[in-house]
Amino acid sequence: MSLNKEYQIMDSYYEMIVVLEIRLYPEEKPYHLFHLNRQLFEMKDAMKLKLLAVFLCFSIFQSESPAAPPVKLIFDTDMGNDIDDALALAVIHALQSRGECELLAVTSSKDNPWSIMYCDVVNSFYGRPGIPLGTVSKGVTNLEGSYTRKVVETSEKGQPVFARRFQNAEQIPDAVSVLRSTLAAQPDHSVVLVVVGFSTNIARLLQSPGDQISPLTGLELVSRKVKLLSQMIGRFDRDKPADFHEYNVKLDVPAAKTVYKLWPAEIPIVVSGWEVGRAIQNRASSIQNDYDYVKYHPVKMGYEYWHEMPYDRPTYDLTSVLYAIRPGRGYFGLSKPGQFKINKLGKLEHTVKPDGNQQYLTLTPDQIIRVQEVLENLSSQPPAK
Ligand SMILES: [Ca+2]
Repeated sequence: MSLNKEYQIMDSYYEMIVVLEIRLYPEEKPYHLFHLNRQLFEMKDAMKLKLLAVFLCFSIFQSESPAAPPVKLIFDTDMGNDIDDALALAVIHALQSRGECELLAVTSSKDNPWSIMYCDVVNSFYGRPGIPLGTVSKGVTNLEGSYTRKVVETSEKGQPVFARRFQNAEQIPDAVSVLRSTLAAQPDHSVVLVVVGFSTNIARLLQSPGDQISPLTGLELVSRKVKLLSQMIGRFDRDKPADFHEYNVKLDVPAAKTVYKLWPAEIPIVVSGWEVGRAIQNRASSIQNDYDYVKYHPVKMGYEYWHEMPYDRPTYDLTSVLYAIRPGRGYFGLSKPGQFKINKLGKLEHTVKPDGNQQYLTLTPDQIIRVQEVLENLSSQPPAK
């Protein structure tokens, strides 16, 4: 090869390396360029190509921002009272398949056995039957509801179509013991509690004494292990009528009162109020078109059993899940910092305080469009293979 040709090759390598070098070592550019130039000149072509390949790979990895660790979360739900809980659990599984979260446990605050059995079916459908489950005893809303049992018991030719881990809810432990053992096993300040039903289980957790699971009280466990409470509860828009009582507060006011009274001041709370989920509808068209990758889908079937199709449904619980896992994506705004409490009328009230760390979500028209698309895509995402 002539010296001229060698220089031509060198030039093209050099240009690429310059680009890579500036991206990789912006502070050390002159030093690296000098040494690379000399070394490349002295190498054979094959060696140059190898070196270039290494740099390209390195550059690709370097150009990606380091992946954030998965958000560790516990999902506490009143599954069965509404269908948004089912879609919310599907969103969690989709985000876990994408490496963005780790579902540590699912607990139910609905005092009906089919509530937690349906959660078992959904977890199993998404390939995660081992996720710990816990259920409430002596809680509220013991009615069966319109979809949980029907989905769990769906069969074809006498055989159940959905796998599940437990045969009946009596085999499933109490929610508070599952919450305690799950928190006790996690690193400090690492867990996000997502609560999308009544406050029953969380109130009991906060009031629980030390036991064989952990010498720490429930309050101490929450203070030490939890980093955020993301909760669907209350209503904060200016248009709310005076006689409006939000369901998750109304059904267990004493529990909600306990949570906001005992909750450790240093652990933030972000609430998605009724008006947020109400503004973002999960459309019937998504249910009708996006779930047909499988013959029997527990979320789609639940949706169809819950009400007569076609209907759109607010995304209440899904918004608390989305904020918990992707808080930094600008899907929502936040109110001023403050403090929540249950007032004398039994309603959740937010008082602005500059040093508070309790906030509620807000929405702009652009965010509504964006979050609707995101949630429909996530809730209908097929299980990971
Ligand atoms: Ca719910």
